Amino acid sequence: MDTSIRRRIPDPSCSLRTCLFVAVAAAALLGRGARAETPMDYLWTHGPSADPVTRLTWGLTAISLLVIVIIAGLVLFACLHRRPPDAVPEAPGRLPVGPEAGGLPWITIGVGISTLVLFGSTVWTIRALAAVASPERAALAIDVIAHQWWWEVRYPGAAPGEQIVTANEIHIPANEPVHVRLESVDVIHSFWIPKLAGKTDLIPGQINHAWLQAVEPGTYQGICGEFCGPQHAHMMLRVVAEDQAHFDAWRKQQSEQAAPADQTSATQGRTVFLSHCIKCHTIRGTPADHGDGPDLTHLMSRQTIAAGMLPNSTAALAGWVADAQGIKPGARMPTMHLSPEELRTVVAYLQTLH
Ligand code: HEC
Ligand SMILES: [Cu+2]
Repeated sequence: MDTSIRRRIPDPSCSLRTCLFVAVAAAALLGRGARAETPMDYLWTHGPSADPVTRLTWGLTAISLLVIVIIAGLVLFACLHRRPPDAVPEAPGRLPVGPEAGGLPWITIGVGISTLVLFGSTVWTIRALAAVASPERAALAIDVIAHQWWWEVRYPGAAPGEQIVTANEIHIPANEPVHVRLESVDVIHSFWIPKLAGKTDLIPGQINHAWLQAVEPGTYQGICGEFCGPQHAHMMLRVVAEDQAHFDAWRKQQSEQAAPADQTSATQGRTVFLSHCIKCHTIRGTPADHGDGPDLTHLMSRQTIAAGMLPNSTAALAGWVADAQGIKPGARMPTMHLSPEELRTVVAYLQTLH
């Protein structure tokens, strides 16, 4: 007889314990993993600019569930405990509930409790909205300008030369409130970093305000929350919260001009860039200083390109410059018809922009 099969038949008590263990371990892993790997999850937030609303969401959900359970229980109770027919005085037009038939306390108490709970929920909602409306103080104020389909981010400096301009990546000091002024240059977009703050629209011709505060350092994913055209889903941004020392270092490095290209290929690439790309891109420290495409001065310090669509790698940069329209149809950057040599050198140049 085949003993290998017999050996595989488990002892029932042991298998029960194993099942329980696996279930608990899986629940723990799923719980933790789900929180770590769901960057757009707004049910577990990480800062006082979002937490009051999250607590309200959970609280109102719990109250609603409780109401459903209580009402369902009462309906079930009523179905199972019908009063005997002679308990209700028979008379045409008389309601089964009333001064004579009884049952009024159910209505009075029920309405009373509902009114109290609804009133409490209203007060809680107003308080939560007030708490996330604006911070008591702001350690930093930045401008976020929405474009179809990317985000421009400006850090105003004391002097014009100190202003930092970057794209699709917001650096903030951890645990400090940051005030964000929101504008749009074309259509209505919506600024949404689910783990840090609710949505705020960016409306052409109007300045709206939001704020962010991340309790712990980390990268927080965001996306445009208002349909704004064909590439709306590819309009992502990320917030990088870091401790004050790292943030200060980042800010200092970003305020510097681009280092001059030294290697031959990069120098050639710089020439290609200055003849093909300066209509739309700025690189501080070069004659490219206008246009409304992303500022590329410190391009290589960013983790992604094209508003979070691609990693910032050699292959992705080359692919993007060669065929932006193939990758992001409709994007405001045309496919650049460069020779392979021009493409190679311009990418080499871009990669010197640390
Ligand atoms: C007509 C304007 C225009 C021209 C010309 C142009 N670009 Fe762009 N570029 C853009 C716009 C707009 C974006 C943002 C597109 C998006 O993410 O939707 C962009 C994005 C980029 C990015 C990604 C930046 C980031 O942080 O996401 C790189 C790199 C880039 N362009 C390089 C170049 C190079 C190199 C050239 C010249 C060979 C060039 N561009 C020519 C408008 C232009
Ligand atoms: Cu948008």
